[in-house]
Amino acid sequence: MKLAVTTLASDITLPFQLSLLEGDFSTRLRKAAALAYDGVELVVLEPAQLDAAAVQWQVKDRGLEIAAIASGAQASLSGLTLLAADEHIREQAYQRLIELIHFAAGCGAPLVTIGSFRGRVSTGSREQAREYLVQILRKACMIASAVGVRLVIEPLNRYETDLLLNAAEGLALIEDVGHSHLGLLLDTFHMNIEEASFHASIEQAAHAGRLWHVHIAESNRLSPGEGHMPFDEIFAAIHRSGYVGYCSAELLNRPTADIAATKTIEYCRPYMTGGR
Ligand code: LER
Ligand code: MN
Repeated sequence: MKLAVTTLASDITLPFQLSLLEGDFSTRLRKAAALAYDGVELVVLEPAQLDAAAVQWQVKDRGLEIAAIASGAQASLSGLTLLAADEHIREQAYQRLIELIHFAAGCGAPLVTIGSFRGRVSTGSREQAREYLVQILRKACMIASAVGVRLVIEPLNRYETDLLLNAAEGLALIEDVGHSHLGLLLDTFHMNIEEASFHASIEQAAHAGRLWHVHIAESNRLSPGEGHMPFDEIFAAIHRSGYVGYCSAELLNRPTADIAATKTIEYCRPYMTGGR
């Protein structure tokens, strides 16, 4: 199991509270490496503004990996969601997803996340929205597999979406899409609200062979140790499941983005090797 920190790519200058580390992009990478994170999860808004090869080089030069390309800022900063009521916005969002996939391929990132980027059921029935999502994810997976990138769908809590709230619903959607390149991203913050059991959901996703990425945050979305999340149970279940991927710190940049990143790695590092 490896630890990543979520941080903004250099195309984002607007404030975004789910990203850690302060300074310009190169400073943020230097800090991630100095804190001994294994990788970074890069929040990207407009891939066209970035040079994928240069990003790959900058990250590698610091001895880091790119754990994933995150679409988490699309909904709030670009206003793009895959399920938007407006057909043009929906189409633009789909095109943005394809750009993110190509960007991930260009910088050697294995995954593109889809959490808040899917949006909400905005028009028609829930079943219609879900079927539309199945269709576009199938198309996107075909493109992703052609360039060696995988997609991860992230269940979100009920206050942030009305489609795919928990691991079981995420796995059912993955089954309906029926493509080898779609897996699950479990975020402890959302799990704490929606799942009946942390360990049962982790085991279910891993048993299905679809636990491909994890976001970690406390119950209050602060850094681990600042809330009441049962991290002993969570990390024990992740270890037992055989998961060797990334746990990515995706949490509020409080009290500061640097302090949150520092506290997270201090608290979580022992768990990465099975200890604490
Ligand atoms: C938002 O709450 C979240 O967890 C992000 O990963 C969504 O894209
Ligand atoms: Mn998340």
